[in-house]
Amino acid sequence: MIRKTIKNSLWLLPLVVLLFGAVQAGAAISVQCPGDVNGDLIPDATIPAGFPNAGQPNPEYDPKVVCVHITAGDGFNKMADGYDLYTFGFGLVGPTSPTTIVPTGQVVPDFALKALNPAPSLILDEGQELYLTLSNIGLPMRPDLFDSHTVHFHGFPNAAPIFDGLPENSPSPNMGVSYTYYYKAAVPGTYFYHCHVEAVEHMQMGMIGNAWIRPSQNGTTFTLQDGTGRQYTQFAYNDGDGSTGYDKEYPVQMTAYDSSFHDAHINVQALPFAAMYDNYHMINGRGYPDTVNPDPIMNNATAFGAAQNFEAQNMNGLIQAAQGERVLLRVSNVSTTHLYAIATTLGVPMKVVGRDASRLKGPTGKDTAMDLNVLEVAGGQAFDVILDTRDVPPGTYFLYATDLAALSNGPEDRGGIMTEIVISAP
Ligand SMILES: [Cu+2]
Repeated sequence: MIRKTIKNSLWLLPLVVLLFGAVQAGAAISVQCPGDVNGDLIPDATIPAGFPNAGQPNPEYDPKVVCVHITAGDGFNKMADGYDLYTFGFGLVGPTSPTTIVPTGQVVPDFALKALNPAPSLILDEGQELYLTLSNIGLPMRPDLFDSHTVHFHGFPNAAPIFDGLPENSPSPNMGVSYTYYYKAAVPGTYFYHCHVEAVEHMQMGMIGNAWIRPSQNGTTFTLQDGTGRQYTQFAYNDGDGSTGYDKEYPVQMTAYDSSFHDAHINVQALPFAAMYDNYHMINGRGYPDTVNPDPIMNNATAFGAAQNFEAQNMNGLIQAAQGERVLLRVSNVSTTHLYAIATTLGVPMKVVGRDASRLKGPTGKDTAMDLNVLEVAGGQAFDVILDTRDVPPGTYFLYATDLAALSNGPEDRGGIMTEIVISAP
């Protein structure tokens, strides 16, 4: 019956594409990326072949500039129990590897129904300047809606509200409109981002991604002061003593879906806001055991009338290290209904070194990092957690939510917020 409703509204799809085609003819998709000559979203130090003054230094080039182009639209996710859900989300136009150039006129037809969960990760070095272009490509599955979308870089110290994404006091691009956000990565730490338009609805529908800023201390060698002599060149923060050094880093972004809300959405029904209660709990867009599946998850979009299925969930939650390595987990909770408490199976120590993009330290600079058995993460919080595996025998361990309700994929038990920590021999 769900499928039928969708097919009944699909006749509107060509109309929507036509509408956007007309908008594009007016060059509505404009991407700001200073120093990018050939449109691949990578600033060019030297003018590339085929352009005037090819081979010459590019006067516009600034090595600090990073560009990303994302779409805001809709799509589908496959839950770990096989259930298909309609979603909203951000898609990645570029840069991609291998480098591809997407003509602006192709963005709507190429990226319709290709929302990713989670959204493309935004990973910056301190001092870099991000030009993030958001193109609102509309919601082909809900042609009755005309929602705008924004990017809210949660916890990020914006100098001006114009790039904060709060639709009440910053631009909120409508369908067919592109808008470029500018962020100077001044404060290292773990963040996340989400759409702030009708925030509970759009976050519930999936418009959430990982974001973090690496500190300028990276590249400097520090010896860990724990008697092991381990040396590090990458850190969670500018700690000055190497105490936040790590070998491997992994995002652990906890989000969740209320399947009733998503089903009502695709069926064009009134949305049950007051009854919202998440029943599919995820790490990086997946419930266990999909969290440890190294492959992208293909959705079932064709069953809803889309032209093709799509790998909408292209991240996983697997944590891997060799014994003796330190693992930095960039933990965040962006569920709209749940607080999560997470733990590791006994023997894998968790040390919290940062919270909400601030290193844990006292007023005099004293290190106040905490060893915890259970970490509570409220909605909107982010933590930096280091797992030191020096005393962890090789084997498979678990990171999991301690609330049984969060260990579920809808009606299926033994899923949800759980993933494996695989420690190999040193
Ligand atoms: Cu939105």
